[in-house]
Amino acid sequence: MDRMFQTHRIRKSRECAPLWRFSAPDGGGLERPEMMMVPGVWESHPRLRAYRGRGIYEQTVSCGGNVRFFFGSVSFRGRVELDGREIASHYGAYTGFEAVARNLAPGEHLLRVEADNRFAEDSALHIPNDYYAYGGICRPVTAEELSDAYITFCHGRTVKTESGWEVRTETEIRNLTDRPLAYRLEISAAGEKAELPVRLQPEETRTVRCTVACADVTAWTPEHPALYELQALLRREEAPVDDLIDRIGFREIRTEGTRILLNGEPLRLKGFNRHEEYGGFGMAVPPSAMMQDLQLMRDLGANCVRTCHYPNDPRFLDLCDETGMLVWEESHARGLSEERMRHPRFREQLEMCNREMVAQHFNHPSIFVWGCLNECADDTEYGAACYRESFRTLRASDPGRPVTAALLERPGGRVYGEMDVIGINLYPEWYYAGSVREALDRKKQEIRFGGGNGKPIIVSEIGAGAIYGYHDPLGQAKWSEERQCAILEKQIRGVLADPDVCGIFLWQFADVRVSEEWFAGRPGTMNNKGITDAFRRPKAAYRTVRELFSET
Ligand code: ADA
Repeated sequence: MDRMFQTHRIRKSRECAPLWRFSAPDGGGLERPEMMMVPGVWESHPRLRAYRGRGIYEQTVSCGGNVRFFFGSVSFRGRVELDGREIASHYGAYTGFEAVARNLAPGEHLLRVEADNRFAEDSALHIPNDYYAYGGICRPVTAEELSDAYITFCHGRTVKTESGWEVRTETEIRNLTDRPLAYRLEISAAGEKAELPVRLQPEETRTVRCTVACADVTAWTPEHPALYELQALLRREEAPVDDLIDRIGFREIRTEGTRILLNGEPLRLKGFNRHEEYGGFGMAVPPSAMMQDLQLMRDLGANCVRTCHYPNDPRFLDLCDETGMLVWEESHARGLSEERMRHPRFREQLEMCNREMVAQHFNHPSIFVWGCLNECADDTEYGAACYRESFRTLRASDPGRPVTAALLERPGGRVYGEMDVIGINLYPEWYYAGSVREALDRKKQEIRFGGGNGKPIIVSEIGAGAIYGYHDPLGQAKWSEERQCAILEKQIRGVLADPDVCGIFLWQFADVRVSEEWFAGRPGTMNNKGITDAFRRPKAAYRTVRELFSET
């Protein structure tokens, strides 16, 4: 399943078989093709642990007519061929993409996917980094048989009204034929319906808007995450020809002065940065492990999670919707210098990731803010222009959520006035001697006089490292679990005591693998600042965080 609920009752949709024939043509160390699991990363295979190259996946599929394949993730970039003809290509591991073939003869067809995780000249976002960029088909693949037209998305923005709520919907429909088509579109939200005629010109893709009034519904809150079905149904005369089902929660997010309000209630955020990675599974995190992460975070007293530094698996977001875990989701970028941001493909690749993230994750009530450009060059005029452009795209794609970015601690920031919520990454007591209080005062001063005065501030990263199992009860040596506990205690108390800060995301939930090139300061090429190790084994800090999150 590519989601945690059924997304179609009319459209014929199934998950592709999990086993694919796999080969690694760039010296991956496989003498011959082998069967590989999808979803999965090829680094799970003992001979491909550090393979950076192309992976070729092949599978025979039985289908016919108008066929649509949807790939939740091909990392880092993908090319899709059907019977030897390219039908799609995509850049970016963290958002999905479709591959459509029309008028196929019914029968067996060869589906071939080329995944490529090499760092390439034409790639601005995918570079050696303080996380690992895996290779493979890392999220589910679905195969669907379509009618003459199909619904590509249905977005529902929930807005509070005098008499209850309304859902302002946007539905995009694509005509796959060279003929004009006339349909009726039926939108239902929480059981309330609206209907309108839709006429499509040949090959036309059209977005239609309509509002559904929902008087008698329960609001979505972290404590009571009530979810409702949003359904778009396309009919020709009376016959249903296509549908798309998603889920929504009735809630409004807005900022008011230094506060972030959810249905009018101020948020006090305590949570974690979580890379999408789990031990030997890499970024192809099994759904039960996603649920375990949320259960652990809830046990720790967390109410929010940041998808550092890229859009996450929709199934994880579905679980956040279900359990009321608030989400700071961000598009893909980490630590790009101005030089990197001047890469000829940077703005186009960032724009595409921003648009795909919002288009594919729009309906998740748990996402309370859209982020972008983690620790990029916000201190130069060109870099600031890129931040402004990114915020414009996010706001234009979704006026219903605030926008933010997690900024570097160093002075010189130029974009505090451009974002709705200000994120700051601080590492006092770990990367440098100095109190949390001093670090916060320094950064707040800069924000105050740099255009961000009176806005909500979140400490989007703060933490310290420890090697799982390394103890130094007498001396608290660096990398010992005892040292990590002592530093985290100072950091959490310092941040939660500051009345100007409305949230904290610890760096980080679990240890993660980093690029081979990131050799310095990363024992075992791991970022060891997790409060659990890569297999979710708790370090001593687990208890420290749980006590502090529950008492403060
Ligand atoms: C930065 C960065 C994180 C991680 C962290 C660290 O704040 O945003 O991705 O690299 O530092 O562990 O130093």
